[in-house]
Amino acid sequence: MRTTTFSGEISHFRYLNTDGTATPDLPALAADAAALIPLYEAMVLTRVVDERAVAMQRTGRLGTYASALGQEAVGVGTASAMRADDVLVPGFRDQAAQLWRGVSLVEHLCYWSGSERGSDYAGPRHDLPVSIPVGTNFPHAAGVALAFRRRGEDRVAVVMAGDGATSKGDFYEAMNIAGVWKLPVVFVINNNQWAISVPRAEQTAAETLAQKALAAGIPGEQVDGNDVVAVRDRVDVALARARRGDGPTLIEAITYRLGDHTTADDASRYREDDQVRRHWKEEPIARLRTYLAAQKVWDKQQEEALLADCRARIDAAVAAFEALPPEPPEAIFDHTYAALPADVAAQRAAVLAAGEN
Ligand SMILES: Cc1ncc(C[n+]2csc(CCOP(=O)(O)OP(=O)(O)O)c2C)c(N)n1
Repeated sequence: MRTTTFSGEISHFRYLNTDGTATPDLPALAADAAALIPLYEAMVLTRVVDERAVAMQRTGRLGTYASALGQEAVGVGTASAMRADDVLVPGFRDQAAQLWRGVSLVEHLCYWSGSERGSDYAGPRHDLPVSIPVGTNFPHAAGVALAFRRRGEDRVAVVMAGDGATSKGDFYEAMNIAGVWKLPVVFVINNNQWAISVPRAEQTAAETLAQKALAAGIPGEQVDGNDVVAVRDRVDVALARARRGDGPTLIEAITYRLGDHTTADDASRYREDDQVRRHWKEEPIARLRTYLAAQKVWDKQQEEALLADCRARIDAAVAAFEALPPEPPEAIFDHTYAALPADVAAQRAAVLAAGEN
């Protein structure tokens, strides 16, 4: 005789439709449309910053850069739900969340120029630096959450990464331990459909990435990652759950990477322009702008003022960044270990010695 011992279900949440209209069950956070304006402003700032950073890389003023073009709602929706004393454990495309949390524009530029100063945030002191090795930030987040638990602190670790990162062992290991120990951690996956040139369908046979949570005994769900209201709402729910002691949640935010993977990539070599054009119609900023304009809380004048303000802010940050004195070369050794292992200490000494010549 066969009986069913388990059957899973993955929900998908969307409150702002692709045409900028709202569904009837818009959550309370959107009851006053004007309350969404700060989210809109943060998404626009991220886009303006990304645009400038790419231009700076192209002219040799910044290192390789990973733009978040089209994915601004995931970062802003997630970070705006967090408390200041929660900890963000970001991947390398999570500048929208980092900027909301208080990472400065100068720190952001420093990071992408290879400076250690870009990981030493004056604002969110406890947030972790960007993780370039894919997926390594998942176990870091589980560790941070375990520390919160052991100290009896009412805080949550929020880890963000891409779809490709869910193919890594680190992801499964972190979810497993977070599930079994009911750690206060929220996993936010930005499913932008691509891991560099590898499309989502070639990364996993799973129908959704959210269902990967079910094997770890934690809830998994999908959200329209181009709908900032939906992202914010579902992260709110996941954070509350974690704070209650009910454990982790996995949120798969469905987006599309509108730009290249990084400035070192040319996406036109592996994907069709038509597909990209189609996805532009669903992008998060225009979607929210349409909604705000229809609610009569946003107009052309406000838009122009916002763009001018964002441009002035990035202009000032670029000037401050470019005026910074260079960092001493040994700085790259100074923040990874509490005490340098002997072989690394020897390398540091060699760098210092070379500097004296
Ligand atoms: C451990 C590791 N392996 C390989 C790479 C090279 N790499 C950089 S980004 C990337 C793809 C990441 O895709 P995804 O997780 O979907 O994030 P996205 O770039 O789409 O935001 C790879 C393989 C890396 N950084 N780290």
